[in-house]
Amino acid sequence: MPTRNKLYFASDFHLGAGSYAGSREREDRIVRWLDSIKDDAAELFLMGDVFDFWFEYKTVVPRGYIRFLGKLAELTGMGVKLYMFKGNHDMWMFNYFEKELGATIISDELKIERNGKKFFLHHGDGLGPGDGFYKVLKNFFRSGFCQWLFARLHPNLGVGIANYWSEHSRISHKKKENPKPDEQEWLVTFCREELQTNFYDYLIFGHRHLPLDIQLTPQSRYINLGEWVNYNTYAVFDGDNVTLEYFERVDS
Ligand SMILES: [Mn+2]
Repeated sequence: MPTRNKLYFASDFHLGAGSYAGSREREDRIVRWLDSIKDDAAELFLMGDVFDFWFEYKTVVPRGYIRFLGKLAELTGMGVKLYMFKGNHDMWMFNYFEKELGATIISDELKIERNGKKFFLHHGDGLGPGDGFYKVLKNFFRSGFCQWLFARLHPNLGVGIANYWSEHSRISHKKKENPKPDEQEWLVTFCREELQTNFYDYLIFGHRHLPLDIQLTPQSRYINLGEWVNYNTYAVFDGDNVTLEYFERVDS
């Protein structure tokens, strides 16, 4: 029996973005990754924007992703603890994954301590300075009223509008995000502020679509998980240290 002692973190698969074939190819790659970690993973943190769009009606869920969802069911069935964070693309996850996969849905941040190390985990949207319009929009989208309203639309219309919207996003066109100097990275600013009042060894986010590993203080690091259209990056905690890894890396 292998020991389950590792924590795995990944984000921004954006399943459903781009062409059907492209998304399927990405889904297959994620399934291979899940296969490769299933024997030593104790906990798996999928930190948002796993789906490019997700909405669950009372009786209906979006089509697709059966290999991915089946593989997650296999992992949770083997005893891997699964956390799914709401991203800005898939904030409308309710209780379907809880019920079907035994997942714990995380709405905002999750603070955990493992093996004496402290973690601050969040998708990364709506944090730090600026972005006031998005923060207002996020509150509205997350309101019961907005969700009730959207659920009244026929799925062909509602999901159709969402997919049309998503086709215009950068990630659908495989565009890579550009790094900014540290002082302009709003998540770096957020981390530095958070560290004024609380101590964390690791502050881990997605959303930025850039694999980043930034030493904030001698004890604390900001890690961004990148995305799975261009990078296939994930982080792993082996009980001692967190490293940022590339799955099936072909180029740089
Ligand atoms: Mn995001």
